[in-house]
Amino acid sequence: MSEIEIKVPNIGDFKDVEIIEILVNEGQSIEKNDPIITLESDKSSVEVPSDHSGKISKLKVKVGDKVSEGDSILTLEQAEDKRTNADLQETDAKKEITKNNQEAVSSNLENKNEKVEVKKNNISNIQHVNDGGKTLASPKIRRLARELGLDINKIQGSERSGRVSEDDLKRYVNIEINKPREKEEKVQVDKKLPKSEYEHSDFGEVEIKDIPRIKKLAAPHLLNSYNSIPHVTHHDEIDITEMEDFRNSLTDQYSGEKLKITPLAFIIKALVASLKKFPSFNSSIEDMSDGKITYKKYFHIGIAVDTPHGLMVPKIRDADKKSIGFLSKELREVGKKCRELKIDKKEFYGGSMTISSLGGIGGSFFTPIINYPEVAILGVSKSSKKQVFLNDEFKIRTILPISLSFDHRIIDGAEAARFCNEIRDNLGKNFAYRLAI
Ligand code: CAO
Repeated sequence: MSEIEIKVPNIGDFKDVEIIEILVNEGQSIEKNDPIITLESDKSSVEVPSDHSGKISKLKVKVGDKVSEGDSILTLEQAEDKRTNADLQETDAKKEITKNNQEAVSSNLENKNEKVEVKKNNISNIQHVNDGGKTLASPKIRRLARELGLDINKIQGSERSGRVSEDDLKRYVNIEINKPREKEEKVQVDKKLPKSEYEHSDFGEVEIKDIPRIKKLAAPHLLNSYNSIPHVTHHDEIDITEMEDFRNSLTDQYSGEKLKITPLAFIIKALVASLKKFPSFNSSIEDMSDGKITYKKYFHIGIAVDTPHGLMVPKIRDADKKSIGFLSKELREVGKKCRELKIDKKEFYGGSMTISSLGGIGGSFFTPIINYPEVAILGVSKSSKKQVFLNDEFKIRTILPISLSFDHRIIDGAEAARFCNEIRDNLGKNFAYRLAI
């Protein structure tokens, strides 16, 4: 077993170029020419390929690092060389491709207004996407948009870096066909908006900063969800007095110390139990026009995590198979990984339903935006003690406010109210029995 270092290749005159994406993980096996990081200069980005294959033993960079030619990116473990003559000939051919790929890295970073991907093993596959500094899309999608008479810059891309896909085009056309009047009205409203005569700086000192990258990535998804899904939000209050008494009584069986378990772990369990009874909340529709709905048999719960870089929504996988103690621990770990930007981007996909909890911060109710392509999101606010009229007398109870936003195309208001009743029962007096602790 030998170790080899993968370094930043020739990137022309560029120095201190920012790493905007890490595309691999420690322990992962990669092939020669697999993209490993994405670099971004002023107006272009490029994926840097590995010039060797092997297993990644150490990643030496993180998102946000600035690198120059020769800086170390990672180390690879390589098995001993038992190659035949034929293998060596193939390696020579691959060397040529790698050389071409690495040259492409340098020339493409210089290529202003272009976003470039270096594709595995084939330099001719490099996709140039001249976006004029605006929208990213492949030449095929641009051609399709032109043929349909669409302005690609008006379409929200749902792929990485806001890249427009064929599905985005279809979705856009679908919305435009179904809402012609709304569009006309909007154009008229836009026309009526007075042009800004003043700059903010006309009124005092201001500071202009870059919008953080995670916010830029999330923006098209939020806008697409907000504009294309008819949201309704159902609010409710849940009496969690018994659940809170139980939670606060939990101690470590060996040390006797109080256990720190977040209420969110109980809420995840209650949501999973409710999803089992109401499968339409664990579904997705990609495209209303194809008339299909996907019901998921798994229970991967998305958790909105507040980080200094912006909001991230990783998934707690197979939450139905995990205990409350385990979920609480996993929440802490996942939150930490997001804040340190050490989470794999795959973890942001493939969810059942999302929970957005502001319970640790404050507020009563809010209207969360559905995490497309999911069909519902549960907003959780801060529980508090309230006086409640119960069994003919006033009592002090712990009340948890929840806000369920749902896609009204798939879920009716009555079903949403029943779903909230189910969550309430699952967190209510018999919560332990219901959540089968
Ligand atoms: N009511 C009252 N208290 C609550 C609560 C609730 N619903 N939920 C959590 N708490 C308490 C916890 O018990 C903890 O108390 P202690 O410090 O006394 O132990 C405290 O609030 C802090 O909890 P936390 O928020 O750090 O941890 P969590 O597991 O409850 O939440 C996470 C984890 C990742 C959801 C949270 O850290 C977070 O990022 N929340 C913000 C999500 C967000 O921004 N949503 C908005 C999306 S729309 O823009």
